[in-house]
Amino acid sequence: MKFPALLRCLPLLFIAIASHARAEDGYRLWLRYELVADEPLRTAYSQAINRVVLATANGTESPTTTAARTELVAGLRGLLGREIAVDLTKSTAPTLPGGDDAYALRLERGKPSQVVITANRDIGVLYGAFALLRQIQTARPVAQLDHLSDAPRIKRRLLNHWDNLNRFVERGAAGFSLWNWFTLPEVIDPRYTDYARACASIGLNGTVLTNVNANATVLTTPYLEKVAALANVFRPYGVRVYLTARFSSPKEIGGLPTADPLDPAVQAWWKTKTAEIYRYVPDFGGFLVKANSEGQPGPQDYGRTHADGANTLADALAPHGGVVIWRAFVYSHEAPDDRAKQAVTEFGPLDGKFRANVFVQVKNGAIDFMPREPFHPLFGAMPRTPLAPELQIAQEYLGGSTQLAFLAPMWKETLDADTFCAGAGSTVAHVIDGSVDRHSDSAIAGVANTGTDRNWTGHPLAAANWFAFGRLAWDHSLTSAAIAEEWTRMTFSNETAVIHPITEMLLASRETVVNYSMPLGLHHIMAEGHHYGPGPWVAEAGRADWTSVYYHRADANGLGFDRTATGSNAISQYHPEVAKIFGDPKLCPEKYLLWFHHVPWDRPLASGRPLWDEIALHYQAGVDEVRAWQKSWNALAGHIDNERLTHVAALLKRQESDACFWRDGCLLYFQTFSKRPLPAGVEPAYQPLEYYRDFRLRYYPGNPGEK
Ligand code: BDP
Repeated sequence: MKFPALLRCLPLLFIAIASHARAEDGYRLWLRYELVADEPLRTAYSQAINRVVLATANGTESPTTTAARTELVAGLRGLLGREIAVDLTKSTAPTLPGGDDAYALRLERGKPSQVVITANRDIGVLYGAFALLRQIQTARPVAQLDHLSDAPRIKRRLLNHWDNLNRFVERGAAGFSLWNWFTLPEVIDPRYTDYARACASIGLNGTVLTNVNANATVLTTPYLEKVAALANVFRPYGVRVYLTARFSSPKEIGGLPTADPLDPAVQAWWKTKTAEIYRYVPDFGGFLVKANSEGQPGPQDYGRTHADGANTLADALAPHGGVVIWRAFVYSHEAPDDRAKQAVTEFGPLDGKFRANVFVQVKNGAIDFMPREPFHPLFGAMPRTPLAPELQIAQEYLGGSTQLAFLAPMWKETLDADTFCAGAGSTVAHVIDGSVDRHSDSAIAGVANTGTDRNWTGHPLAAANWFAFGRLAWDHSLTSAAIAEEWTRMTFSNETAVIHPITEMLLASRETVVNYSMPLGLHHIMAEGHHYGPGPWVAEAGRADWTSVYYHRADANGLGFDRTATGSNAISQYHPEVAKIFGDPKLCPEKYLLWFHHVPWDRPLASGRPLWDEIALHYQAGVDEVRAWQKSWNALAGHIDNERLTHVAALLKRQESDACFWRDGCLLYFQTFSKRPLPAGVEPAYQPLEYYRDFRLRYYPGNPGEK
C-alpha cells in the first residue's frame, strides 16, 4: 500500500481499533451474543434452530413481538453466526399456567427442526426469547430447549431509581442518571431502549424513575411529557413506569394551602393529577411514596396516619388500575425507642387499614441496607397488607461501585428466612409472593445501581447484582450459585477456567465485605454522610440514631446492642419461634450476635476464642480474602479481555486498601474499650487511630450531603 493510500485508511483503522477496544467495555452487559465457542455445540444448535416461531394469542405483530424478533435475529446471528428467520403464528396451545408473563419453549425436531415459543401474552414471548438466548449463551445442552417453561412468582418486579431531576443519583456511584430530563422528550437516547432490553431480559417489568426523596416537579405537565417519552420506549419491553409522589405536591405544584389527605380539595387534586398522568402514560404503574421519613412531608404533618395518606393516593389511582407503594422506612428521633422497632410500631397497627391497591414496601432489614441484617420483623406482621421487599442493588454500605460485593447471597438470606407467621415454612419469600396470606398482587423492588458509566454499573462485576435482582425477582427459589454462574457465562465466557474463579469470588464477596466492615452483627458503624468507610467513633450527628455509638454500644465490658428483654426488646417483634432463637445468645447465629446482644469481650464464641479475638480475626479474614481474589483474578489473564481484566484488577487493589482501612480503624477504636492485644495472625494497623478518625473522604459519588 502506498503511503497516501495508507493515510486514507487511517481513520478506518482507527475506528477498527477503537471499536475493538470498546468491544468489551461492558456496555452489552450479559447480552453479548458472542459466537458459541464450543463448535460441536454450535453445530448442534444450528441444526436444531432453523427457524423460531412465536406463537401468540392472536398471531399478529405488535411492538413486543417485534422486539422479540429483533432480539432473536441479532442474538442468534451473534451466537450461531447465521441468519435465522423468526415467524409469528396464532397459538393453538391451551393457556399456560402462571399468568400473563408465562412462556413455554418447544423444540420441534422436524425437517427442518425449529423452536416454538408459546405464551399467553406477547410479553411472555419476549421473556421466552430471552430464555432461549440465555440457554445458548450459557451453553446448555440443546435437548433442554424442549419443554422449557417458566413463569414469575412475583407480579411486579421493579427497579427503584434514586435519580434526581438534575441527574444526581442519590447513593449512585456509576455516573449520572440515565434519564436526560433536559433533552427529553425530543431526544430519545438509544440507551433507553438498551435499558429496557436489559430489564426485560431478566424479567423486570417496572421502573420507578425518580428518587424517593421526591421532587414534585416530575408531576408537572412538561415533565409528564418527558415521562411519557420514556414510557413509550419501555412499553414494548413490558417495563411499566412508576413515579415517586412527593406528598406535599398539592401545595407545591397544585397551589393548595394544604396537603392534608382528608381534605376534599387535596383528594380532588390527586384525582385530577392522576387522570392527567394516565392521559400521558395509559399503563402508568403507580406511585412510590416516602412519607414522614427523614424529613420528607407526609400525612402525619396533618395528624393523619400513613394509611390515610396512602388511601388518598390509592383512591385516585384505583379507577386507572394503578397502585400505591408506601414505604415503611420510617423512624423518628423524637421517638425514644430503638430505631429497629419503629416500623413495626407504626405500621403493625395499620394492617387491614389500607386500600386493596396499596403495597407497603419494607427494606430487607429493620435498620438500613447494612451489609448484614436479620430479616425485617414487619415481614410476617402485616398479614392483611401485601408487602413488597425493598432490596438495595446499589451498594450504599458495601463499597458502592468500587468494591466487589455480589448481593444474591444477602438477598437470599432474607428471602429464605422463616418468619413462622403462619407456621414453619412461612418464609419471607412466601410472604411477599402472596402465597402465605393469599394476596393476588405481589411486588418486589431493587434500588438500582445504574448510571451513565459506559458499563452501566461502574464496577464491571456490579452488573451481576442488577442481573441477580431480576432473576430472583422472577424466581426467588433460584440459588445464588446458579445465578452467579449464569451471569459469569453470559458476561465473560463458558470456559471452566473463567467460570470457577469468578463465581467463587462472587459468591464469597458479600461475606468478605461483612468480615472487613461489620462482622458478627455489627451495624451502622460507617462514616457519616458518604457511608463508604468506617466511622465507629461517630458519636455526634444530626440525631442520635445517625451515630455509630448508638448501634455498637462498645464499653469496657463488651460490645453490641442488647435487643432482648433486658434491652430494647426488639426481639419481641418477631414470632416467638424466631424470638426464642435470636433472643438467646447461645442459640443466636453468630452472624447476628452483636445485633441482638451486648457481649462481654472475653466471652468465648463457638470457636472457643473470646469475642475480641474473634472480631479481630474476622476483620483480618476480610482483608486476606480480598488478597486471595487478587491472585485468582490475575490468573484470568489470557482468558478474558484485557479491558475488564485490568479494570477489575485495579478495583481489587483499591478494595484491599479499603479493607485494611476498615480493619485498622475499627480494631484500633474497639481496642480502646477491650484493652486487649490483637490475636496472632492479625496485622497491626498501618497508622494510629487518629489518622483513621480524622480522615476525610471527599466527594464520594452519590452522597447527597456533599454536592
Ligand atoms: C438511606 C440512604 C438515604 C435514603 C434513605 C431511604 O442513606 O439516602 O434516602 O435510605 O431509603 O439508606 O429513604
